[in-house]
Amino acid sequence: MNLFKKFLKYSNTTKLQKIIRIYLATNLKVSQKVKNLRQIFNALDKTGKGEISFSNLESMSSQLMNVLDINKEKLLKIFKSIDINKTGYVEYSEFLAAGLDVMLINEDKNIDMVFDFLDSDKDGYVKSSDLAKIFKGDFGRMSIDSNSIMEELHCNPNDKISKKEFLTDVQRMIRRENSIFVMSNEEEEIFDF
Ligand SMILES: [Ca+2]
Ligand SMILES: [Ca+2]
Repeated sequence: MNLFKKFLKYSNTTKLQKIIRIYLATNLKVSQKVKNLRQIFNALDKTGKGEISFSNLESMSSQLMNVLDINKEKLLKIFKSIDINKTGYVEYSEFLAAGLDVMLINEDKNIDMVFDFLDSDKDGYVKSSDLAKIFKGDFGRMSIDSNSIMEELHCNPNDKISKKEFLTDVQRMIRRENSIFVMSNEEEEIFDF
């Protein structure tokens, strides 16, 4: 499994994709793939508290960091991007969000589910005011403002987005990110742990 590669990619992904991933990681039923991630997480969680520290991640990655052009600073950047709620640790849902397979994110029914969550006043559109409500709740610590999410969707703060538009935009976003982040076979092998 190219987990490290997924982490790297995740650190460069849009805020919206991180929100989508966190939501799905928390709400999707457990599949076999997710079970494997649980095992890796447990192995990294040296204290058994349900959280991974930066030094846990660093010890796992030391070989990779030597081989690749990744210094401690860059690894810390990756770690911080996964630690969405800024606790200083990576909890399981955050780990899962970063490791979720892109195929899962790309499924229409899953994007639909995220849309229904984001449409917090249930009027059939996602607006800046819906997002603002969400960022006051559990997602509040993400330090994300609703207008920057609207921007990622190429919308003005006053626009509203239908479910159909949201689906198209998210799928386009995923395609664009996949095309930017391409690795050679050699790199793929190094990242395979
Ligand atoms: Ca955290
Ligand atoms: Ca709405």
